[in-house]
Amino acid sequence: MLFFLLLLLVGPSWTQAAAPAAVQLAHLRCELLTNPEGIDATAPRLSWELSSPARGLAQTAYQLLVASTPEKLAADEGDLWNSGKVGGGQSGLVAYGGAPLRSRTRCYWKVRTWTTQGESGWSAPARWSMGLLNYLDWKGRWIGLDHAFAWDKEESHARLSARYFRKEFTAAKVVTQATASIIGLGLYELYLNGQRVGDQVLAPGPTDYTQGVKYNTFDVTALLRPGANAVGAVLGNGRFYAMRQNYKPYKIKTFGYPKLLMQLDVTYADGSHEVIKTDETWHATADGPIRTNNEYDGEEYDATKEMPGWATAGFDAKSWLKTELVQEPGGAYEAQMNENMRVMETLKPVALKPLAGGKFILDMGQNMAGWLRLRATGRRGDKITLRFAETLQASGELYVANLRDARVTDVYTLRGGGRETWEPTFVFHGFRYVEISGYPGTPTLADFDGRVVYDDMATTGEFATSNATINQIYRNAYWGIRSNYKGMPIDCPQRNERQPWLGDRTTGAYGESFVFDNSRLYAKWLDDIAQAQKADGSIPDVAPAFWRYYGDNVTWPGTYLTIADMLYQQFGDAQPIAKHYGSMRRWLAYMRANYMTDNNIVTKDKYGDWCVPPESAKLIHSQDPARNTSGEVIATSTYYHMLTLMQRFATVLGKPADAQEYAALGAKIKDAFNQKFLNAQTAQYSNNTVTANLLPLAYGLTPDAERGKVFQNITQKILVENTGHISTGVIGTQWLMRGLTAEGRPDIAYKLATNRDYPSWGYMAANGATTIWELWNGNTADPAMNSQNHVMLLGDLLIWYYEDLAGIKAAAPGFSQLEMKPALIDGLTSVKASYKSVRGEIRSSWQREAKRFTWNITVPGNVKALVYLPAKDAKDVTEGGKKASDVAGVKFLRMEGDRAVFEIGSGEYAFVAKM
Ligand code: RAM
Repeated sequence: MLFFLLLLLVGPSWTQAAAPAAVQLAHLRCELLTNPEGIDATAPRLSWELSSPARGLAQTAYQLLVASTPEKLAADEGDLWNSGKVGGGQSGLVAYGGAPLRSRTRCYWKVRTWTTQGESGWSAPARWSMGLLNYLDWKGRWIGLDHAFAWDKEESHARLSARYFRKEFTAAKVVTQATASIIGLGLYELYLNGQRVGDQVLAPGPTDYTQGVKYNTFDVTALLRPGANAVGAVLGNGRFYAMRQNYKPYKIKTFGYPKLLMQLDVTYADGSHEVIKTDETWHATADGPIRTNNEYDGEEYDATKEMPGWATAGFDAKSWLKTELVQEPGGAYEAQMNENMRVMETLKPVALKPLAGGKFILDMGQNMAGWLRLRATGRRGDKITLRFAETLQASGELYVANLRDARVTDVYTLRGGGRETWEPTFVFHGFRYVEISGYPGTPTLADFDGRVVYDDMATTGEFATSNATINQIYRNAYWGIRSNYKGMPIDCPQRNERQPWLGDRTTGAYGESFVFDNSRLYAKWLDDIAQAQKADGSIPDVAPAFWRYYGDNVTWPGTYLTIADMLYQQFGDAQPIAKHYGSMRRWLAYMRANYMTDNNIVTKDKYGDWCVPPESAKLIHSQDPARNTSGEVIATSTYYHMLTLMQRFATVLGKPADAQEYAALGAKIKDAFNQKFLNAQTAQYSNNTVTANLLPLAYGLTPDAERGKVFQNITQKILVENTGHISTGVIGTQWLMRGLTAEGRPDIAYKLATNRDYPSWGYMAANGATTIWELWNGNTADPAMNSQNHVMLLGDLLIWYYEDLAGIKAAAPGFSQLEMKPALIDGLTSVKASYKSVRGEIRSSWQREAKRFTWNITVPGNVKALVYLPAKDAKDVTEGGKKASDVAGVKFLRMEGDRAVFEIGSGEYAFVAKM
């Protein structure tokens, strides 16, 4: 079959348009994947994927057409843009270059490509529409109810009821197009004629609302009807009206009462337009069923207060108030380009146990973030109370000490008269267990569902090995990451914190990018960070800065740079680098001016190697100087690494003078660092912790002649002093697995990865963890800071899984080139992984027997890969049963130590190597 296709491909008819197109164009997409409505980039970027059953498919040119109507596009008329035939292999993030795009313009587009296997023909059409680009495109006024009501409480455990807004209008003519644009702060639900608009939850994405707000856009044409219509919106508090009012105002930001700006742009069949918009004619109430909604404390819903039909025409709103016109929030109105949250999975609970006092404990079998949906039958006014926790006490009761003062309690009051189903609207919880009290009758497992809530992004990676501990840790990491994507990456989903701490993601974001398509989330987060930067250049440790933590250390704010670098490498996107370069430059200059000595040592650090395994089981932070790494070592080496990143960025942006400036400063720091911290006799850095020796190795600070000896100190420390265990915290762990592997000891990395005793990721799993803990000793430490669902201690573990175990590593930005070089480790006999890169799916599945290495590989279209097979000689390698170097499309390049290196293009390959 394959042979037949190959013949067909080289046949003369192939380039004719009439020939069956074996070059497929898939996953055509515009900048925003999940919702093509309402883009505000004036040059949106277009991407596509190529595939073909044949090998070695590479693009040589493309042509893009963008039209203002589907008909024009079908007639191959790119009235907005015809790129013409553009040579080259770029298949992603091609910036629109046509006629200027105005607000609400609908754009229809397609692409065709020329490839090494002929022409693809035109792709299926795709579409996007422009949002409201100008401030004055927003015709409405900001509305709200700018005060608390008798049933609200404005204190440290704030209670504020949801606010409901409604407006009726008449569609006098036939509607051909209707678009809703909404900024509902803190959180909104939008209804048209009683129907929910979209399936997003907890929208829009959180920002510092004094700096910028996100709008969402929906095509609602199908929801309008001729004649009387009604639009309704509910506002919840989210981060806007903060959870703790009048409490630590110096630290916790609040923004006032919820507020709404929305408009409905309607186009009629006769070509006329109408805008339905928020203004003083709307009505409002805060006396609906959602009595309070507080992300930390929970939601209370009283179904006896429901207002049936409130979002449909004809509802009697006599008791409703006139809405108030209120102040607008600060900053720009930005189209939300990152995904909204959604219910991404529904989990069935695994156990339900009675407790004294008519209470029950429900076990989801998995630590998760989201909420519980319940079904019940009871009397009007019966109250069901749900409390959430990650673990249980020995008594079987919830363990809530580690939630600090978050009350995490949802209350549902039944309306009575039949089976009722309820789930909250404006909160989420981090939990595995739920305490249920007041349930009418006896609950059963079938009465509950766990609703897993996070950003609506695709899972891009799969990973399994022959080692069960690694597989369990991978699963725990997967659950931890999805728990903590909440329109921003937060540290934890359960206690009274849930803050977007930068340092938790410095390297984590890169590892996560294999598992989830997090490109839009992190691009948005860089904007949050930029908005949080102070005029002098200072960058906080938390952004958006809901908590005001400006600490001027290097490690947490440095995440601004590492994530821009990640987006470039993993997704091929240089735009964040270009956009943020100036702010990064200002931050580095600010840090240098304020915290660098004349001898080029950076003195300011705040968190050290956060959360190293401490000397006693109860401790959160080690007090032992031998376990902790000097702040100056961490700050200076990290600053040096930042300069390396800036050199790369300056080069990408074509700023050679900047690159030189950073290189020159880097050279000075390197000398100063080694002079001050490297012991010439022992080749130990500072106090010889793994982190102190590892950072200079990883960052390229160590003189070549000393590298071997410095590394010796690391292996000695791990294998002998720590008897094969990890001793690093958040900082050191970011380089540990890759560092050990790059220096030739993947076996030590494997030991750390598969340990099941303390301290290790496996220890967490062995002690019941279904996510990753904040602390290595998370089962014994003081509850004051002991989340069971943090991702920061993952360090570079996921990168190591994919790059070093599976051999899926980008050798050029955006995976246009791949390096496939799996580490060979005794005891690890197989790895099976896949990763949906921006160019298509990469697969790597290998098995190792005593003298044989079997490796199945899939390389997507338009990608070249270097594959490193373990063999003494190229002739010991076969592909598809034939000597590999004789197979067309498989090119032997060279021997590198114990590896035979081949180059391959796209396609599926079955290699076998005699070792
Ligand atoms: C705690 C958490 C968080 C970390 C900060 C420094 O609040 O552990 O994840 O980044 O401290």
